[in-house]
Amino acid sequence: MSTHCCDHSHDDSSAPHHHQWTLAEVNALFALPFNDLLYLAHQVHRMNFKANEVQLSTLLNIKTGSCPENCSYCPQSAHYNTGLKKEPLMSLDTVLETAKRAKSAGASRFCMGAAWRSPRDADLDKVIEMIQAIKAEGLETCVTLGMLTPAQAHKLKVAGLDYYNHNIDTSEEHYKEIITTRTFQDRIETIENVRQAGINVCCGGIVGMGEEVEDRASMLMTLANMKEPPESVPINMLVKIEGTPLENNEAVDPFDFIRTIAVARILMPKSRVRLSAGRTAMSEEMQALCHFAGANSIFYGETLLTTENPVPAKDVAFFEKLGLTGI
Ligand code: SAM
Ligand code: DTB
Ligand code: SF4
Repeated sequence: MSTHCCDHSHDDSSAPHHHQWTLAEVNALFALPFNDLLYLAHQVHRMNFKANEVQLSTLLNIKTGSCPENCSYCPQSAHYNTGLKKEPLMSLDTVLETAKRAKSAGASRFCMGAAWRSPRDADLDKVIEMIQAIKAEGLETCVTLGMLTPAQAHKLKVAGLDYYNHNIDTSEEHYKEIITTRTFQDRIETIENVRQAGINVCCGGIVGMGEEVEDRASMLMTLANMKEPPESVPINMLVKIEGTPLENNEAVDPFDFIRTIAVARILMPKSRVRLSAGRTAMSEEMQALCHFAGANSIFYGETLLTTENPVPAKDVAFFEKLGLTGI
């Protein structure tokens, strides 16, 4: 037991062995002058990572639309008419071809998303075949398939899955304004099932859903205070989708978004913080500041799940300008 964890008793083996952040502490970080916050975050970044390396993950949506959940931001929810063309589960061949192309373009991880509330066991078996084939190509694998039981998480671990993505999306307090078809606690349980199975956790959220700064602080605090913080923390800027309840939301102030990245870096020094959705709406200067603040991963490839992402050539040129190396 580390000495600063004085409020945990010695016989409590479930207690986290790292600093537990309070909301007041996290709010105080958000309230720092911009330069002070970025300087601090960049120091933490340098102490824990090579300052100019950025991990590259490529996404593929393997099953599109008709999702029974009502996530207010999502183009794939059956509750909203977003004009998205529905597609059943992709074939192994198509997925594998796309993964090979991602690898030759320079990605190190291939992430597959499916618009499910939770996978049916027959579908999970098909996804497992995809994971095994992609791993055989020498890529890391990540999937995001909705809620998982402990048995399903175990099956994915046995198949060799490296990461599972399941976001808390926002603060516990703001969550019910965004999704009502499942609870924040449901999200936490799946994350715990993934952790228990021994799979790396990819878990983050979205900025720009009408939340207060305190909600951003609370969301990051929840992630950082997990017994083991997620290895990968995607910070998305809301992509406004026509037909969803959030289509007319106010744009996030770029500095507030950069502050969120910086606070994530300080709270989770060893995690990869991913500058995720929303990059097509960001200037290069804004993205450069996100990397200075500690973002050291991106989604790389011309599409996210259903929306646009910068084309690889643009990211390659941008990395070249800044002297960043994609890994
Ligand atoms: N159905 C699964 C689930 O919800 O876990 C997997 C796919 S879901 C699309 C993965 C994540 O993408 C969501 O948790 C959310 O954080 C992010 N996302 C979806 N739509 C978005 C949008 N319009 N803007 C930003 N992030 C979005
Ligand atoms: C995450 O946090 N962001 C990704 C990934 N995990 C699965 C998805 C972003 C989706 C953006 C909207 C779309 O393209 O549909
Ligand atoms: Fe379904 Fe995931 Fe979209 Fe929510 S975020 S509607 S669970 S695909």
